[in-house]
Parts: sequence; structure tokens; C-alpha cells
Amino acid sequence: MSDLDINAEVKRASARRTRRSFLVAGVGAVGAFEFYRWIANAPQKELLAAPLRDALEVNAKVARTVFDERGMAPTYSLEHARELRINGQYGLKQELVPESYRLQVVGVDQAKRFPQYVDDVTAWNYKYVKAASQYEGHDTKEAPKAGKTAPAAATTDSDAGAQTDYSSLPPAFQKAFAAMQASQGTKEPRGQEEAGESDSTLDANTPGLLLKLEDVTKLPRHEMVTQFKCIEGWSEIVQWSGVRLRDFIAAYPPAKNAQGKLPKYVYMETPNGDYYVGFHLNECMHPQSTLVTEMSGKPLTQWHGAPLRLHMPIKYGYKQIKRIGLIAYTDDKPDDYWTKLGYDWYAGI
Ligand SMILES: Nc1nc2c(c(=O)[nH]1)N[C@H]1C(S)=C(S)[C@@H](COP(=O)(O)O)O[C@H]1N2
Ligand SMILES: [Mo]
Repeated sequence: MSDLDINAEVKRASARRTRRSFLVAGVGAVGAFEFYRWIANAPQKELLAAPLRDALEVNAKVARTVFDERGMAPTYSLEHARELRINGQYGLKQELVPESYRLQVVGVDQAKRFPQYVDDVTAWNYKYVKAASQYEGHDTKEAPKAGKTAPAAATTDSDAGAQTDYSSLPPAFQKAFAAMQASQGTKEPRGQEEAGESDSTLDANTPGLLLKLEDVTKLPRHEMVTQFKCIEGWSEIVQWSGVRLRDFIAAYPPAKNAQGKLPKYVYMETPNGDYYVGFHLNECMHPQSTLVTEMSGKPLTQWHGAPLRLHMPIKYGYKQIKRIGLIAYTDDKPDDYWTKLGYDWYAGI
């Protein structure tokens, strides 16, 4: 499928949603007290009262009506760009061994035609430089300085894969433990941060592509200077380099679903699924949505999400996932780390 085909298809889908949005926005006018009571007594939906969550969803529809494909975030001249602080370390606490990096891509049209096709992307084993975590928690406060990496220790597959010595046990136990270990494999456990495991976790035996970083960086280079906004109330103007997400989607296009339509959503997660985000496909087709390999003209550091992070100036920072390990096209609304903790799924600016 060519870039143009995808654009036309996404635009058609957006137009359908746009007409529906006006209908949704047209429903209104409930007395203030009734409204309050209704919210106070309403069941919870993803940790928010359902009507509030629904209101966020209506806002999202209206925002899409206004901004879809047209709204561009402002760009700045390079002299205004600053170093981005480090904020948020979920899924980054262990340093990834660069050679073990692969980008899993799932839901690609005729995936078998690509040399990077594998029968099960979930079987890929990321390797880590074993090191003590440098700081805990999410916020900037105790973050190490940009560029500082954890002290290197031995490179191992994972703790889970380390062979425990059971030789002092009776043979029957040794056998049982060996079998248990073999069945667990050498994979890191998933969903180790506060929000827990993603509901969008792939099933074992999910076919797809295992791309190397070069398969991404060979696409046309894209640079821009835009503002990064965190919902905590700070922002920074930053120079980004990488490739447009829409060029990536054109190169590795989504398969159409049974109804002959493009999938609605795109899901991304860090290796081993500790941090995860979801988008509408059309947000990923926005010309400023960027797969970033360099910030401030330098390769990404671990804490900024090496080797590949997302910058989407139309979204708050918490959607801009660092260290992307999976990009999956899907018709199911993807799970999202901060939505699990009560934040808005849409997170538009
Ligand atoms: N993997 C991962 N990506 C993440 C986060 C995180 O904790 N882990 N935090 C998000 C939030 S809330 C912000 S504000 C930005 C911070 O990016 P920075 O550390 O490069 O400033 O990353 C976003 N992406
Ligand atoms: Mo953030």
C-alpha cells in the first residue's frame, strides 16, 4: 500500500468520525445539580467516574474534528532549543544492550514478504547490562544528569534466565526445578512498574517483523524544533531528529481488517511492556509525529529513550513513549499506562 493510499483512507475515516462528532457534541443541557449527582453516583471507568471519562472522550472527538491532519504545532528556530530534562523512567531502569535492540512490528500488510518476518515476535529476547537502578519513582527530582548511564556490570540475558544451582537437592527435585526453569524461559517479567501489565499484551506466537534500528533510520531523515509539554506543568523547546512516523507506516503498512478497512489504532510499548501507549492511526499519520533517534543533535541517551522514542507535539509528554520496543496496528482500543492511573487516553494539547 502506498503512502498516498494510506493518507486517502485515513482522511475518509476521519471525515466519517467528524460527522459523528458533531452529533455527539450536540447532546447537552442537564441541570447543574442533577449533573453533579449523576457524576457522584456513577460507576467508575478506568478510575474516573464514567461520565467524566465519557466527557474526556467527547472532548477528544471534538479536538479531532478541529485538529485532524490540519492542526500543526508551532515550530521554532534552533536558537530557542534547549536540552530536555529527564522525566519518567518506567521501562528504562536497566540499560539495554544496543545489539539486542529490535523493533517488533505487528499487523503489517503481507508481513511475510519482508526479510525481517518472524513467526513469533514475542519470543525476542532483549538483553540488559545488569546494573542497580539509579533512581526510583517517576519525577524529575532525583534524575541523574543527562548522558549519565548506570555503571556497567556483566552483560547477561536476564536474571530470570540465570541458572540456579540445584545440585544439592535430591534428583527428583532437581528435575522438577529444571523443568520449571525451562518452561519459564529466559524472558524478563512483563509490566513491572506501578500500573502493572498492559491489557494489550500480545499473545505468544504473534507473527510480525523484527526490525533493526537501520530499518528505521534508512527512511527519510526528518528534523524539527518543537515544544515538549508535560502535563505536570513544564515545557521545553527541543530539537528532534529521526523519521516521520507516517513514513514508517508507509514503509511497513498496516493490513486491512476483515471489513477491508485500515485498523483504527496503533499500540506501542517498551521492551517487556513496562510502559505503553495507544493512539488513533490518524494521529500517527500527523506530519509532526516523529520516531526520534537524536535530541539536541546527539544520539538519544538511555534515560531519554535510546535507541528510539516518540515525539508527538500534538500530545502531552506522557504519550511520548521512550525506548519503543513494539509498534502494533490494531482495531482494539489499546491500553495506556497513564490511563490505567486515571489520566486521559487522548491527551491532546
Ligand atoms: N518508557 C517511558 N517513556 C516515557 C515515560 C516513562 O516513564 N517511561 N514518561 C513519559 C512522560 S510523563 C514524560 S513527561 C516524558 C519525559 O521525557 P524526557 O525524560 O525525555 O524528558 O517521557 C514520557 N515517556
Ligand atoms: Mo510527563
